[in-house]
Amino acid sequence: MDPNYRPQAIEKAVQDFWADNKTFQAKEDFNKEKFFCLAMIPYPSGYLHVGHVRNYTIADVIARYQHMLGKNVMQPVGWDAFGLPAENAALKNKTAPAKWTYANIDHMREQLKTLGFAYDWSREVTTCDPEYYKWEQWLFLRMFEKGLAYKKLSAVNWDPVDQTVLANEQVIDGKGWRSGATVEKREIPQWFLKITDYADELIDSLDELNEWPEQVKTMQRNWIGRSYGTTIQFNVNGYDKALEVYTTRADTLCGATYLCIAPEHALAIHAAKNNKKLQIFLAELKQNTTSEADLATQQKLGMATGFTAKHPITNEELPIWVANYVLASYGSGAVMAVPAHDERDHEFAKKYQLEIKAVVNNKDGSAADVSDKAFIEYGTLTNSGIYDGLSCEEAKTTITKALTEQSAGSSTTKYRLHDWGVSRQRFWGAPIPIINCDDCGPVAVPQEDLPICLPEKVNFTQGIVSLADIPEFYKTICPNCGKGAKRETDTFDTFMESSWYYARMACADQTTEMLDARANYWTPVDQYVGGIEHAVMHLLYARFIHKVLRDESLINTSEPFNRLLTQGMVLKDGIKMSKSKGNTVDPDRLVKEYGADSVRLFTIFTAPPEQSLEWSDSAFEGCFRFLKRLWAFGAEQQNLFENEKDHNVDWSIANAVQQEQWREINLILKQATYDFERQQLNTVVSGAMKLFNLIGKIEAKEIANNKNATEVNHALIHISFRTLLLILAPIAPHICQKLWQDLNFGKLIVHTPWPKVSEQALETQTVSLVIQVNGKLRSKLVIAKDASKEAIEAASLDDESVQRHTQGKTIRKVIVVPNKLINIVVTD
Ligand code: ANZ
Ligand code: ZN
Repeated sequence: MDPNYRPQAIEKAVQDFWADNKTFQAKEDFNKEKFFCLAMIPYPSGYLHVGHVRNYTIADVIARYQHMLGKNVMQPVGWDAFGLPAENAALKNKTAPAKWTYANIDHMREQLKTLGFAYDWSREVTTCDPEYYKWEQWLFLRMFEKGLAYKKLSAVNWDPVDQTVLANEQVIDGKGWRSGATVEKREIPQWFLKITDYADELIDSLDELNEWPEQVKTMQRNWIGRSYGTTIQFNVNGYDKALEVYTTRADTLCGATYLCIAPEHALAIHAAKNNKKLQIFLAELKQNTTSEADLATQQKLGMATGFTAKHPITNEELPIWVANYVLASYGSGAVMAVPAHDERDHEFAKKYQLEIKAVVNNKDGSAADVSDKAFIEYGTLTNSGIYDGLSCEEAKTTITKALTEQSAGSSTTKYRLHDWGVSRQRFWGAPIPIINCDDCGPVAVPQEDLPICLPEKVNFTQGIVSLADIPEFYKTICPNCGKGAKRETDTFDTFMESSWYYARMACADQTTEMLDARANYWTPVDQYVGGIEHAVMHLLYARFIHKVLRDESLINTSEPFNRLLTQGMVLKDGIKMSKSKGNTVDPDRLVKEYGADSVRLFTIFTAPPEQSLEWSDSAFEGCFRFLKRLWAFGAEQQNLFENEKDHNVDWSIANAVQQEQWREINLILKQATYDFERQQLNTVVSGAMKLFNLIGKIEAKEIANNKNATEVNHALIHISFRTLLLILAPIAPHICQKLWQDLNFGKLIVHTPWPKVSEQALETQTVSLVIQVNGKLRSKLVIAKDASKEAIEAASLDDESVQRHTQGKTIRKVIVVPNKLINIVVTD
C-alpha cells in the first residue's frame, strides 16, 4: 500500500466501484425496513456552495448510517429548476432559460458526484421537465374539479414602465428593479388553492410530528394562526349592512369606545364617496406598502368616517374610524376598539383623543391604571353592567352567549392563513392548464392534452417575456364549446413543484400515472434535511399537498416527512457565507486539492448539524491531517491487518490494561451509536479521533517472552481499527472503503452490519491508580477493581517508570489508598 494519502486517486476508484456495483440503487423490498432519506433538492443556480455541501453531507451521513443498520435505504436527488434567476440570466445572456438551467444542472451534477453522495441517480427528478410537471398540471385539474382550486381577483405588483407584473423580490424600496418606476398595486384574476380547508388538520397533526424541531412546529402554528374568538355585528346608522368585527376579547365589549375599519373596507369606500378628505386619506394609505409585521409598529393613522354604530349592550353610539393598523385581510377587516385593554387601540385613542374606558380590574379587584398604557392582562369585569365581577374567561363565554341569543354575534374560529396564491405572471414556470373561454369561463385542459408545455423557442433578446406575449402559445379553442379561447398564461408558483417531488422520486420513471404503488412503499420520507428558511412555506405546502394526495387516494399516509433536521448556516468570521458578501469558499477547489472526505469530515466535525458552522482554514487542515495519519497507519500496519483474522479473543488472558482498552473501545462505539441516533454527528468524529489515539497507544510490536500479550494487542488493534473505519465510514466514506478493501476487512463497508457493543466489555471493572515515589507522580496503573493489596503492590513495583526511581534504593513502605493512589517510600 502507498503510505501517502492520495485522496484524488482513492476517491475516484471508490466512486467507480460504487457505480459499477450499483451500490446505491434502491429496490422495493418488503422484507426489509425501508428508509427514505432526502435533502431539500437544490435550485440549479450553476455552482455548488458550501451551504449545499453541508446540507447534502448531513443527509448522506444519515443515509449511510441507516444502510449499515441493515435498512433498505433510498436517497434520491433532483433539481428544483423553475424560478426567476433563470429568466434574469436569460435576459442578461440572451439565452433561453431552459438552456441555462440544463447547463447548470449538468455542471452541478458533476460537482455532487465528486462529493461521493450515496444517491440513487436513477431516480433524479428535474422539475422543469414536462414529464414532471405534467402530473402537477394533472393534480391541479383534480383540485379544480373538486373546488380546491379557484380563481379570484388579487393584487400584484405592477411596473407601469415595463408594463409587467413583478415578483416581490423584484420590487426594491417600492420601485421596479429594472425600470426604477414606482410600483403600483393592481388587481388581476389569479389562481388559488384552498389550503384553508386543511388549516385545522395542518395545525392539529403537528402534534404527531414527534421528530420535528419544536421551533419549526411553532412557526407553522403561528403562520396558520388559529384563534378562537367572537364575531359581533354592529348596526350602522344610515347604512344597510351591519358592521362585523372579530375579537378574541368579547369580555371587553363594554370597553369598546369606537370602531375601526381597514382602508379597503366596503364601508370606508362608501363613506369616502361624499367625503373628499377621506378619499385623499384612503389614497394615501394605499401608497403605503408595509408588511404585516411592520403594520403593528408603524405610526398609527386614522380618520373618522362620519358614520356611527350602535353598541349591542349599552346602545351607545360609537364613532367609526378608518385606521391603518386594521388589516383588510384578517378577520372581517374591522375591529371594536378597546383602548383601555389593547395597546394599538390605546395609542390610537390617545392620538385622536378618543374615550378610554376601563372594564377589567386587576385580579385582586383593584382598578387598573390605563392612563399611560393599556392593561392587557386578565382580571375581573367592571363598568360592564350585569357582567361586573365575572372573570375575563367567564365573561367571554357569557357575553358571546348573550350576543348569540340576540343574533348579534357568534363564536368563531379564525385563521391567519390565507389560500395559497399559485399564479405567477412569469415565463419560467409550469403553465396552469386552463383555457379561458368568454362563454364558459375557465375550462380544464382535457387530460389527453397534458402536459401543456412551455414554448421552447422564445426570444429573450428584447426584454422580459411572459406567456401572455406569445400568441402561438395562448391561442386555442374552448374544449367545451369549440369557440376561440385563450389559454391561461400564468405559470405556477415554484413551491408547487417542491410540494411533491419527494413522492415522485419513488416512481420517477412512471409514465402513465402521477404516483404508483412504489410511492406508498417509500413515503413518508423518514429523514428530511434542509434549511430553517423553509420552516414555513415549503414545508407547509408540502404537508398540504400530501394530504390532498391522500384524499385523492394516491398515497396512504397523512404526513410527508417523519423526521426533520434543519441544518445551520455556514458562516465566515461570523457572517453568512454568500456570493454577494464575497466571503465564499469554493468547495470544488477544496475537493480537488484535499479530497471530498476532508470536506465532509470538516463539515460534520466543526459543529452540531443544527447549529451554524464557522469556517476555519486551520480546522479544515486539521481534518485533512487526521485522514492522512489514518491512511498512513493503515499502510504501516498492513501486515498485521492482513494476517489478523480471528477476533475471538479470550479476554480472560488479557491483562488489566488490555481489558481497560477493550472497555474503552466499546464505550466509544456505544457513544458513537448513540450520537448517530440523536444526530449529534460532530461528536461521532471526536469519538473516532479518540479511538485512533487509543490505537496508537497499543504496542503493535511483538512483546518479548509474552505471546499472550502480543496476541491480545494485535487483536485489539485489529478490532479497534475495524470499529474506527465503521464509525467513520458514513462521514468519510472513500478513505474508509479503500482501507476496508485494501486491508482485507471485506468488500463493501456500507453493507457491513453496524458493530455491536460488547456489554461484557463495558462491565469490565478496572480502576486507574496514580503511582507516586516519595510523593512524586511517576506513573499510572490500570488494574482489576477487585485486585488484592498484594497484587497492586507487586504490579506497581513492576512498573517500568517506577523502577527507574526505585533502582538501587531501599523500599521502606508501600502505601495503597484504595481507588486512588499508591505511594512508594524509598531511601538511598
Ligand atoms: C377587541 C380587543 C380588546 C382585542 C382587547 C384585543 C384586545 P388574534 O389573536 O391575532 O386573532 N383584530 C381583529 N381583526 C383585526 C384586523 N383585521 N386587523 C387588525 N387587528 C384585528 O387577534 C385578534 C384581535 O386582533 C382582535 O381582538 C382584534 O382586537 C384585533 F382588549 O378585539 B381585539
Ligand atoms: Zn367555451
